[in-house]
Amino acid sequence: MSELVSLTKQDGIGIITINNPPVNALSPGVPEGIAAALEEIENDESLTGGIIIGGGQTFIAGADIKEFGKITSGENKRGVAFLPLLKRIEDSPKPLVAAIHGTAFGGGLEVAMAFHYRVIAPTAQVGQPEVNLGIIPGAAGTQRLPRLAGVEKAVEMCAFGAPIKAGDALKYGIVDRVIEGDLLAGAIAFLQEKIASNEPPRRTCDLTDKLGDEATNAPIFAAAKKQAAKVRRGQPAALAAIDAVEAATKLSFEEGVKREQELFLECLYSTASKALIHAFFGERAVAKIPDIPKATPVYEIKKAAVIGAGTMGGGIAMNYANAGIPVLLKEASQELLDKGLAVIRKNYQNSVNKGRFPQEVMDKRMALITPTLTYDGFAEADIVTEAVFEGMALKKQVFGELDKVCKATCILASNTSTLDIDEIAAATTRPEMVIGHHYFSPANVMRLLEIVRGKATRKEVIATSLAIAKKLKKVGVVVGNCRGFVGNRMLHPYGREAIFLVEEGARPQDVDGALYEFGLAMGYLSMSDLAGIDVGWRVRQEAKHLEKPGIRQPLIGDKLYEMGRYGQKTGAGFYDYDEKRNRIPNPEIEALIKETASEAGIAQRDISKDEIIERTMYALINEGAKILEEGIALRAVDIDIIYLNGYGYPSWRGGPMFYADTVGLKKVYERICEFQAQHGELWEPAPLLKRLAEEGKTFADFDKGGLTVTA
Ligand code: 3H9
Repeated sequence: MSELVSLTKQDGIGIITINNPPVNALSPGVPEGIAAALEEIENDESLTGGIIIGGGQTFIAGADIKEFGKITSGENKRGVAFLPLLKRIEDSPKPLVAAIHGTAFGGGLEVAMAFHYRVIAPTAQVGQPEVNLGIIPGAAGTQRLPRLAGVEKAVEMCAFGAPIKAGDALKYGIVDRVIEGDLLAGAIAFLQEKIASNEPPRRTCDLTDKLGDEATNAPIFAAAKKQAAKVRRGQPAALAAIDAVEAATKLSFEEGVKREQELFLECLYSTASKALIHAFFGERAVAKIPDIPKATPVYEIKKAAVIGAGTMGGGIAMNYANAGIPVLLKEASQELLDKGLAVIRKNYQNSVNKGRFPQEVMDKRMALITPTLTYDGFAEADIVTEAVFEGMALKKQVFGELDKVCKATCILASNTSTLDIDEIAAATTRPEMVIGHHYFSPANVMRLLEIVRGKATRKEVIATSLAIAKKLKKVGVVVGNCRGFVGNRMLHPYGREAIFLVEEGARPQDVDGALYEFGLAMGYLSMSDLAGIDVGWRVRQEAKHLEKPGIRQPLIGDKLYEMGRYGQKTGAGFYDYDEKRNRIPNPEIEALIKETASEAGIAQRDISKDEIIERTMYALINEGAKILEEGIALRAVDIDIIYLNGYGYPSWRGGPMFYADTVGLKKVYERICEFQAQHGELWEPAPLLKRLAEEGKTFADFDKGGLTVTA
């Protein structure tokens, strides 16, 4: 055996334990260890059967995802050949039981399904989440799961990736018994029953009664394909998973496994899979901040407060209530407070109506939110998040007041989306307790939390902010302080180019259409209409003093503002909107854009989809490279995680910096130089981008530190 897998013997049963923390992934050595243990169980005549169980927190959570990158890069030439092992397990003459706790995901569930029987702890979950990594089950999961759970459930689990709980796993026949109490003891008792029954071990591959027929299956596959096109847009793995399950219903087990392998390998080598795996590890990497060790003490957050019950403040208060933390919600007038609370109530009610949680949960969460017009109770708050209008004077006033009423250990967070955290902190006598907590709208839905560290912010405050992000089920990314931080600073040139493109001759729907086709949740102009043309206008007013004379500025946003076209909220912005908020292009606005452009001497021309993508994406990337070089973002992957979780960037493109690597930095750099020649200094290439392009390197190399960084 190996250190990773041990075999113990108890009551005539061999017990295989996986010891590969933290998640018992099937890393090199684990399959070999299982094979060796199995051989010993088979050869030892004193043993009548075997059990596999996970040591520590969980059963096997899947293949080792790190190995996939090694396979596609050629570093691992052996691949992950689990199939022969699973066949050996299934063919074993002695009955074998898998005992599942924690999670049996991906290859973990595939191993369990090759065992003759499965028992499960009541809190455990099983799933085939491979599609989230851009691949499909590659160890016969698409062939064994429909044989156990039926075609419909198997398609759902393999194509959409959501795990299911122990009770459902039993209901669908994926497991044979839920064990209350000691899992191993329950598994031994179950196996002994099977041994006593003298039945031959049940091989999953032999089961066919749940495989259905053409007539019942065809509508299942058709509906799943339709759903995949909608919710897994741009991701071939979902369709491949459906094809693989379809193969299970039409081919022999062996032929089906072969088909699954072909599809698995196609997916594994796809850019989408590499991008999604980058995002998986990126989400975990962002929590690691070099100067904030894991052991940094964190403040306990028992009570929270939020200032401002508008769209953002209300959403932030909901986040705390959802996490079970009581929260004070302060507004300036009873009318605004009532309005804010009504929105919160409506949001919760929608969730109840949609069956997401019962009424009692809503009542509990509402009861955790205490509306107030005063600072009463703020002295007990462990964190206050300010979410008032985006104006420096107002923010400073609020922080000055908070400084007087809050206890010394209270974290003072600002939800500013652009303003200088150090300047806000200077309005207090404790800048070390001040930090930016930049949420994204709707704050109760979007996963991103940009955590903005100021010059003086204490390490404990940053560590606590990361812990809060986790508690609120957000992805916290720590960034430096500059105008717009990472996300909105990059959005600025991206949005500028989107508007320049319409001013140069593309229609709004051409720009948005190309961006949507690229994979974004929506194009920039639709997003501006959603966020509010007035909000953009207000941000521009605050930054007017920073504009350089003689540099081209987008013109059309101000025009729309002056016309009262504030976007969806007024039923009109770049587009018109009907009562259902459907977007309707408005030829008058298209004419207005042309007129505005011609007044400003901007020539009109045909603009290709490729140019739309290059101008907008390369603007994002160029600014991203500057941000990286300045140290505002720690790593390129941090920028990617921000864009994937806060800006609707397609996960299967891996984020803007990963996308740049897939295009090739030399190509990106050269095109930016062309844009600079055509459009001037706004397109000045980032020095880091230039250097990486010239050295033939990538942003991933930058993250690995494999660079000759020149000061
Ligand atoms: C697969 O199985 C393909 C098969 O069909 C076979 C094909 C031949 N590998 O998330 P956490 C690391 S595909 C390597 O923070 P949690 C993770 O990076 C796989 N590493 O913990 C982190 O490292 P670090 C199908 C992995 O408790 C640490 O473990 N399976 C893997 O919040 C802790 O992770 C999946 O997709 C892995 N498979 O959540 C499951 N999993 O500490 C993916 C985790 O250095 N995993 N790590 O940052 C998960 O969903 C969650 O990690 C899990 C635990 C729910 C298990």
